[in-house]
Amino acid sequence: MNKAPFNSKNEFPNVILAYVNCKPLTNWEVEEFYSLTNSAGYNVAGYIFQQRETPDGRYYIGLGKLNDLKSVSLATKSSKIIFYNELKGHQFFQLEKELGIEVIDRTMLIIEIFSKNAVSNEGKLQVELMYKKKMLPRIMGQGLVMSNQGGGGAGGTGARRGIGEQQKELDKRTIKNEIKQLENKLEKLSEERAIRRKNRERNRCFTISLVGYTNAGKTTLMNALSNTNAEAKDQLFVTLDPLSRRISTIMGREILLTDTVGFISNLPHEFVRAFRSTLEETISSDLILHVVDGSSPVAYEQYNVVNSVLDSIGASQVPSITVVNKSDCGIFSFVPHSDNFVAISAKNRINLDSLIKIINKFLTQKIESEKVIISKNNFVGLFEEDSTTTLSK
Ligand SMILES: Nc1nc2c(ncn2[C@@H]2O[C@H](COP(=O)(O)OP(=O)(O)OP(=O)(O)O)[C@@H](O)[C@H]2O)c(=O)[nH]1
Ligand SMILES: [Mg+2]
Repeated sequence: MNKAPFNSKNEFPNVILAYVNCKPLTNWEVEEFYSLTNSAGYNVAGYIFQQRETPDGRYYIGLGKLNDLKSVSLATKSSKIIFYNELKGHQFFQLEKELGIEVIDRTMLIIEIFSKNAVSNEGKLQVELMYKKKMLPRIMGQGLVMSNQGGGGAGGTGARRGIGEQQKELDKRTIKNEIKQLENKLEKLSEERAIRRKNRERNRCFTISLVGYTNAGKTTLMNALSNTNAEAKDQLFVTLDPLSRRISTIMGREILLTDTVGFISNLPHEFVRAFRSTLEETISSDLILHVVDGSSPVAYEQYNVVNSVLDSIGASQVPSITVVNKSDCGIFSFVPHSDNFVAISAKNRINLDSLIKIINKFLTQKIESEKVIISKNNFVGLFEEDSTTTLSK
């Protein structure tokens, strides 16, 4: 992953990154955090890590580091603090009150990137759902802080608090209703997607899903295999909406290739829930092409992240080919665990014919095995027909 192209000049608003844990993030996790921040359109002006066994209940970060955060953000004129940790609703509120600037966490950062990149109706609804689900605890947390702070004051304060709480209660209910409506709309779209899938199955189309760590080159490969021109950029989460293209036919059957949203480490739960129907495409496909950026120094880490996400969504049983991309960048030190892999360059169209051969071989074998099953079934059918005839005689 390359963070230089969108971070070289200070033309973006400054932000400070923060992380609290008993052990620091690995170098590549820090690098990923920087890249996400850059992709959202910010410049990283500082990174503060605090080693702590347990987070502070009120601010998540300890008081000493909180003061550091305050002075660094003031000195760098930063507009936001971004925590890698998932914060609770009241912690956002307390931190913002103390620091005087906006505080978000990594999940909200990802939602920001998604909201810039969502194109289709479904993509926009998915992002909105993630956003609303994230906002709800913030509003509830704010209410919690206000009611704790109010404690037994004189009539005036109590009355003001009462109005504030009523407003929060109203906001909470409105957001809950909006979440329900969004979920219903997405459910409808998911049903439509399932019908399309059934139709493809009926027409006996083969479906191949492109999966991989974000920025691995999935869209570039999709374009190369289908001779199209979907947007591919050196940024994270450029593709959010699954895009299917017919790439060719084999023994009279169509082959559809679907490009999907990229993965990253520690995917927020909201992501998996909001993108459930998109991810279902992957689970139901005949073959997965797992695209890895072989030129990345952290290719193994990215490969493992994707495998564990596939596992968590129930797609680890789908047959897959590992496509080690960007072979034009030099000799790879990365070799996948599976035997089923091929090194290519999607951008420079190097070795695509080997990849196509492997895909064709896999699909031909699949057709052959289906034929065996069909003829076995026919045999059983004949036998049963025969036995009933005998019995009725
Ligand atoms: N050098 C080199 N760069 C490549 C190759 N394939 C893709 N790229 C570049 O890698 C970057 C990411 O490519 P995309 O195709 O957008 O990657 P993606 O996996 O679809 O990314 P997301 O949609 O953001 O998850 C772009 O700048 C591409 O030009 C390749 O074979 N060689
Ligand atoms: Mg893409």
